[in-house]
Amino acid sequence: MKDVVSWDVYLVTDKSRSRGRSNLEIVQAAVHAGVSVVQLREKDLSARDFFSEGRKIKNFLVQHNVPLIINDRIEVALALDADGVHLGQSDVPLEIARKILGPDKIIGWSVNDLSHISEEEASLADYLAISPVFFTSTKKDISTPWGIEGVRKARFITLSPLIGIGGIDLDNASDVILAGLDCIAVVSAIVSAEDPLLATKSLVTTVRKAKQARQIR
Ligand code: TZP
Ligand code: MG
Repeated sequence: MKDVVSWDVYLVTDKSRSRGRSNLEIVQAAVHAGVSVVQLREKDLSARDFFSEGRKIKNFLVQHNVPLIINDRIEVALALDADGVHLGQSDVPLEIARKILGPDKIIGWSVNDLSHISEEEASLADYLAISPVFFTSTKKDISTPWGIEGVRKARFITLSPLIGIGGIDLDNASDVILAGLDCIAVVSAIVSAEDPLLATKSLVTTVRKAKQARQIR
């Protein structure tokens, strides 16, 4: 079931930032702490290695009813029967991805500025990822950060579920939710944390509180 708006914290993996811990170890800790969804993002792996990494993670996630999203690689997502893919402006066009994946798979779509938010594309994607919200050194080729004001503007022009990524941590999680995000996506705030389970718990609690505060405002 696609209940994307109910997502709170979205974990994006990055093996190179995990202080030597495996993706599975990080994912297990995050899931036990209440993460809503996991994206496997492996820029340098072959399709074969990406698939076998994905299979391990998926075997765990299905037992906990947490969706698995695959970054960029539609063929890997299909091979794994993952829950969806995450695509960006330089990936396969959305309408093609939707044709290949069908109506039931989740498709996430990164948007780097307001001009990327069109009604047509928003209707093909299940969520839009505001990217990057803040400056981050985790991804090399980022565009100009949206900032809090940018998040507010995006929230104003679309009803699509909005997920923010880039430089989000415990200090700013509440602000970005209050500005209109439905969910925060993080790499280093969980993957590089000394204790990924505790870090995830704190993020989940903070996001849920901010969502409640937004509803009663
Ligand atoms: N896409 C936009 S920013 C980013 C990705 C994958 C990296 C986010 O990493 P962090 O450590 O949460 O800033
Ligand atoms: Mg991509």
